[in-house]
Amino acid sequence: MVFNLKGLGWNSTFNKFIKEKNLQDIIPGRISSQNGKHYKVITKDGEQSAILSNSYFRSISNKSGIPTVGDWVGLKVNEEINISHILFILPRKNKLSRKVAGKKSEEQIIATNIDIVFIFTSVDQDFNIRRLERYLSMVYEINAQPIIILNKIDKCKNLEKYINDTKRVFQNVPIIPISAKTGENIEKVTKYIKFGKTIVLIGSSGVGKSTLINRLLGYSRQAVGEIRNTDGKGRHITSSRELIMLPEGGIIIDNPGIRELQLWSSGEGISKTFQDIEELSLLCKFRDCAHEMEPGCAVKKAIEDGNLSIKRLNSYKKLIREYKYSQLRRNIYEQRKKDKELGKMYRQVHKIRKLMGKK
Ligand SMILES: Nc1nc2c(ncn2[C@@H]2O[C@H](COP(=O)(O)OP(=O)(O)OP(=O)(O)O)[C@@H](O)[C@H]2O)c(=O)[nH]1
Ligand SMILES: [Zn+2]
Repeated sequence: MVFNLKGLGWNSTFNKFIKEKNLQDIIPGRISSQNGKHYKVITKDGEQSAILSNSYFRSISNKSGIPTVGDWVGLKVNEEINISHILFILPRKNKLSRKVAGKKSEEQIIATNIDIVFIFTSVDQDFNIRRLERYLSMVYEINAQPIIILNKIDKCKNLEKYINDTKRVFQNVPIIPISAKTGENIEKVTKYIKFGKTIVLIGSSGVGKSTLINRLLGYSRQAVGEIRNTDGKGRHITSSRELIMLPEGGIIIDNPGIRELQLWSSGEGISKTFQDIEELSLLCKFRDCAHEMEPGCAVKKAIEDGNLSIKRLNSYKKLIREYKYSQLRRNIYEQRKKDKELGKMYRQVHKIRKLMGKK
């Protein structure tokens, strides 16, 4: 199968990079899936297997240097063993990241080179404005276009309420109520799917992301899965991200089974998500007003007047706290890493000095 690179998301910025660096003899490709060290990469000639070249692997200094689904990479094909080597990553337009699950303060890249993010929820117990705010700030953070999808409208009795609640909080974001199952309103979704544009789906497990993708594809796709272990109860499969080209044009990155989505943020995404609160803050008497007990607090006043909900303010404060805390932990983490590297260097110098007979 021959692919049109533009349809895969290739653009003039990537082209310019290749020309400037004189890399015309490499083969550009886009990573469609990753399973540990093994990659699938789509090039103009179709999908192929790839691994990192030794020299690139050695040059990686931190996790964000590891190629991820959505990345454009430069390949050298080794026809003898039928596997390509990834030589480098082309500069990313953006990357959607989260903090790794658990206590560690590390960035985990979910996907890269993204134009649109479908923020998915279902209109049932999954629906949670606060979670949508969290997702939205991640999308704003990377300058992608957010679209909120309210799925499973076929089994919802009070849809109007869900729609109104969502609209009230997210006035500047398109909101599309759909049923991925019956196909209702799907045309409102496809309107946003464009040739060469990359869409990422985020949302809790079970909200219907795969169901929508299957509908867009026109067939049931088998989720790519990494088999973790086999026991008497059957095989446990943890599915992973995959980049899929849609038949009508457009590229979708599935993002299955997210349980925990903690911000990896510079704070900008939060500001844009809570622009109303940030604007009010400018009117507070004190510049560093925490909107708690301070006199002349415009934010508190807005709550008293019924123009802002206390829940939204608390959500904002929570995300800011989380962001500041992660910032702190990130600094500590970076410092420790530096200390470790420095320690290693000292030990090496010490060894050399010893070999040279010096103290
Ligand atoms: N009633 C109804 N059920 C739906 C709809 N969309 C999906 N479902 C059902 O919801 C369940 C979960 O759907 P999936 O598409 O697997 O959800 P997902 O978001 O991909 O979940 P993960 O892969 O775990 O992230 C399945 O049983 C679907 O049949 C819908 O529009 N209406
Ligand atoms: Zn205030």
